[in-house]
Amino acid sequence: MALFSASIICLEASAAAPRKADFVPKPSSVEYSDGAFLMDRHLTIAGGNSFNSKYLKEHLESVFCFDIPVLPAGKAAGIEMVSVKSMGDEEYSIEVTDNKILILSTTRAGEFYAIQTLLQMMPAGVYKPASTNAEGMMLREWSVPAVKIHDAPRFAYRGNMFDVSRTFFDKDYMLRHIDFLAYHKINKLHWHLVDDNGWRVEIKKYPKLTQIGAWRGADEALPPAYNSGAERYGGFYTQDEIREIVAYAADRNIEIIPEIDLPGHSKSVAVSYPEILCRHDKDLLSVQGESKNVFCVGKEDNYKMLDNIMKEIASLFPSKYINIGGDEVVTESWKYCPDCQAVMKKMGYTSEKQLMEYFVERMEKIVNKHGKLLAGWEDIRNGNVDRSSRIVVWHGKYAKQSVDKGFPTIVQPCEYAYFDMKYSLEERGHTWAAIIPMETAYSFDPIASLGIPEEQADLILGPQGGLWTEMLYFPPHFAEYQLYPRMCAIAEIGWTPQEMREYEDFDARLSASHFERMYQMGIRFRLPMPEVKAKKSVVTAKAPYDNMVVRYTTDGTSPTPSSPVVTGEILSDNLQDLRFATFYNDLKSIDVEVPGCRTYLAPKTKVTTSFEPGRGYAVSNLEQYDFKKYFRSLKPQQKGDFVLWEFEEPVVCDRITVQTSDPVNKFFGVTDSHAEISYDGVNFENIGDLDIYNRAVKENIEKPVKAVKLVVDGPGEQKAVSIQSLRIEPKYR
Ligand code: TNX
Repeated sequence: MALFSASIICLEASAAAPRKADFVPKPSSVEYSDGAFLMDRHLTIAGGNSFNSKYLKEHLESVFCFDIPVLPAGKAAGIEMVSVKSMGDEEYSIEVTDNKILILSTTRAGEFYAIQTLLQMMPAGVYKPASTNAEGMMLREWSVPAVKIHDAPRFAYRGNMFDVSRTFFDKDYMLRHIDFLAYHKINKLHWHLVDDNGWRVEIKKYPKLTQIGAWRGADEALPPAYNSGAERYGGFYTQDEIREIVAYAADRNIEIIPEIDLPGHSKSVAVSYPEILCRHDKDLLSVQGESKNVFCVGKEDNYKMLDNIMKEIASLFPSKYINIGGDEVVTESWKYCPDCQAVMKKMGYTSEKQLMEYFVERMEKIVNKHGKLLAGWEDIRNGNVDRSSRIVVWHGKYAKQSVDKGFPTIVQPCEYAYFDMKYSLEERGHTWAAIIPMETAYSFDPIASLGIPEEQADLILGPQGGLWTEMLYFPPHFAEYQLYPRMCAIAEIGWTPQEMREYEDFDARLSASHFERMYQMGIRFRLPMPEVKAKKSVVTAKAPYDNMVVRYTTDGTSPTPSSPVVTGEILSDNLQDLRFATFYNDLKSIDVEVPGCRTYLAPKTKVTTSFEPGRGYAVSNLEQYDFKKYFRSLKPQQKGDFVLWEFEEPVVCDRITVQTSDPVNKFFGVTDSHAEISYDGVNFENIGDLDIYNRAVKENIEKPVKAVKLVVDGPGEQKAVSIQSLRIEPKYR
């Protein structure tokens, strides 16, 4: 509890009728009646699970300028939590009358969700840690409208998948992440702890997994990846930290299901214990461009190692399930390996695909031996595994197959629930599965959208929203930007009866109340961009929601919370210098320009390069000024690589942008490089290093330009690089 200082200002509650709450996720039944319960300095809490009552007390005390005592069960109190026999696992009811708030539930989970619903009837400040509110404005009283709520979730599984391998999130971040999920009544965290780019869980028997496999960098066994740069990057959770995180989540009714991704995606293991690899030297690349990242399935020692690892994982995580991944395996690796081929022969297999099934079946036995059931991505569905094993579907089309085979199935279809995909074309993120705006995320129905007939619906355990973290280095807090508010959609898809869901209504509840709740929770959620339009030199900009503003600058810099607010029309002859962004307090959207405000010149140019072109890409793509076409190299960048643009005639211009990366998903950018400009075609001057957007810009160019050069200063992190045509802008003034 915070220490109250003398500077607290106690506020009177407004005299107006108590406000009806905008719940997210929406409960299945809410009936208001006349009257209200007044919370004031006499407020007490009685009963409840000991964690729950303390949790409620602390959250409420964040907004009140008095302490709230917790009394034993059975005492009369303002908030009475009573356990009854007949309710379901996560079911609860709340009855607010003039005299008290009565919460009924059978399980501590049901009670916890009643508390979440009650918190949504309070001012959003309940989500702020009490300590940060102590100096601020606190309430003397608050009235809650009389209401009867009866509620239970549609699905027993409401999950989030979180990849901590590509980007590492430390223990404190994980605890925050868990709080955010719990506020949304999410009850499962599928924790992707292991992938090519980092092993994140301490295993006592194999210390090198974290001594070596948790770190990448120029001097590390694991190469830099995903803009982690030459510096040592990484981290892992000690077993004590894992236990602390698991217990923290369990208090909040979140079960953590560990995923150890096997037998592919295992580069972090292979650099730590190279003996796990097959006996051949072929560089076969995975989808993500990783080589030597597949366990040999023919070496008996590998199963001993995996048995030992699973033993420790089983003891760390109380969940009944261990997920062994199984996705995107380069099975070709097994074709050239004598040990794998020996297994094929012995088993009478005709295809390496059968070795995959063999591996999964053996892993199931190992996992079972340690008292757990198996889970894995849809890629394991073809094996002869027991129907108690669970499948996590990542392509919607495989959900039906999975239930047809009789598997309990969790659905995280990439078309709806991959939150590493972009919200819109302009924003950062992957596009390979889809662009996933809020409407699309919300439109997902785990049964109907996947063509599951009613009689098989029971096998669909529930939805999961996932975040892969390859692209999270930029901008800060990108995890929260990608997840929220799309996780709010998953929360409601998982909780609320389908017939009660409607996008406009959901969106209205978000904007009227839930954005502010998330803001107080500390979630740096995504704001939509303003709609900017121009008619000649008259510019208008509209905020996406009434309670947000648009701020702007006129000098091409990024708007800040102190930039002026757009109130009417803006007149400007230099549209290319205007920048806009939506703001909600200090949260902001990405910047936008006036559409079409830039013009580009297309002077005749000849491009030469040291890069070998990738298949289907030609260097001449860089001579055409078609920004949808680009150049992709066959191999990773190396120090000394270059691209040289030489103009036929000297070019009079204001600004030149050397832009690398794919134009749409902004992936495959050139890193650790600089650009040069030449006014005589002989002498070049450095115009600076490529920035976080993988580009270099030269502004206010005074002399005609003869040539531009991109110069690579160090090795790259990706299997290839992409480069776009030069953007050459005229003198606007
Ligand atoms: C596919 S989905 C993967 C991940 C990537 C993701 C990027 C799945 C089981 N594997 O390794 O991070 O795409 O969107």
